[in-house]
Amino acid sequence: MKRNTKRKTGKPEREEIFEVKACRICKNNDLLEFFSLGAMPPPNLFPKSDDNLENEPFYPLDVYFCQHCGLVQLKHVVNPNIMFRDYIYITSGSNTMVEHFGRLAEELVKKFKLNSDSLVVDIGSNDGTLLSHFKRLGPRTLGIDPAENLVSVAAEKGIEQLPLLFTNQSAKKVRQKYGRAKVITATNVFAHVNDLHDFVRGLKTLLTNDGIFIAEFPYLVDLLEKEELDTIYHEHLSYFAIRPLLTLFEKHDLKLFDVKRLPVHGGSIRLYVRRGGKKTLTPVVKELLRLEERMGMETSKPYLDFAKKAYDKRRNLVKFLSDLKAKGKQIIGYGAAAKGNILLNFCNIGPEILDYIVDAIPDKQGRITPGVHIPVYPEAKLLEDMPDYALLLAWNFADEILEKNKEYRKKGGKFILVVPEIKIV
Ligand code: DWN
Repeated sequence: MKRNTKRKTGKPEREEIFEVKACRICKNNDLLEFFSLGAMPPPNLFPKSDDNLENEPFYPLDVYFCQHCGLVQLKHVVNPNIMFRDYIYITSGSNTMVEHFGRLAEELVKKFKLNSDSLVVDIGSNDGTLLSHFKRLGPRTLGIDPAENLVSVAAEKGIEQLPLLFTNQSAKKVRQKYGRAKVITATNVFAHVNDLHDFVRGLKTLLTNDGIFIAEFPYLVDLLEKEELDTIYHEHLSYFAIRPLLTLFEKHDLKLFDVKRLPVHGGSIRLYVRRGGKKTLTPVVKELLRLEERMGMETSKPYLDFAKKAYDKRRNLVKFLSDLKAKGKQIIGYGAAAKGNILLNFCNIGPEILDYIVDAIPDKQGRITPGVHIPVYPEAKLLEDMPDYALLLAWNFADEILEKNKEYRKKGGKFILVVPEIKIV
């Protein structure tokens, strides 16, 4: 199928996208562009096969390093209403994450002695997965997520969810109606926020005086070490290291009192933040600052090296897959992940290489992927068709997916992993 490879060059409507001029944490405008993926489609906007694809949006995806506070970030901000109002991704698409959030809820209930009087607010609550664990353990819960389509999905779990973007303004309204929160969680959300200072003011508006803010997101150290270029997309406006985060929290008299590194989503960190408290750094925070210093993350070097390796990875992956196709092999994709859509568009890999992609999320099935327009089917198609290879686009769930597909592998099917390097398993 001849794919329309011409990138949309039309000037997007004003309200679709805007560009920030200064660093979203320190407001310095000494931003160094170190990597450009070109014009990319928002990776969670899956067209229907009969959509008018001529109007499919593509936006610049360029990454910058603030040479003052060290925050790695995007300058182009796609209107969050375009990306998040009707959201196709659901957390419960993977057992790994359902279990991960069960452990998080149990840890926080125990550590902070939460009970039925404690209000837990989850920002970016998606399908209510995390809050359903809190609800089971006792605390009062409230979800905040702009996705209007997910309000009813959360409600099926007994979770009340407000279709709102979290800002200081919306935090005031929530506090008026629901009171203050003992815990606010934001998992895979904090990196999606353009106005971080307003978001943090909202946390202080909504938290009790002894309240705790818990955030989780991919860690920049892992992104650099494992060359996770596909974690860069329009939803992720910031790529956090500890140093710039300290600048942010100190400005609002908040204390980052604990940090945990996590294996999920290719390597993440969990922050534990509370009001005030001594300015001294806890040992774990000091340890990560030293790690970031050893990696030279206060300089442009690791970022320029990352960009070079990304272009090398693109060349190697295209050659690897083209050679398999030249030998007459059938290859499909496994996991229509946002990250996978970035990788495919960055490498310009379409249906001429991958016949289709299988995915567990029902709303993705029957659609085509953004940009390269590869059809998405239910996972069962893999065993029915027995293609020679499955390119694992959701590599962050390799254990779960390889386990789930033992039968396919026993029958000779092979998975191709791409992170941290290309290999067949
Ligand atoms: O930050 C974000 C992360 C948390 O989730 C969001 N901005 C968007 C989204 O990114 P993603 O789509 O790259 O996330 P996942 O969870 O890595 O996507 C995995 C995909 O693979 C999903 O579409 C579900 C699918 N899957 C599957 O088909 N079979 C996943 C598993 C575990 C499976 O067994």
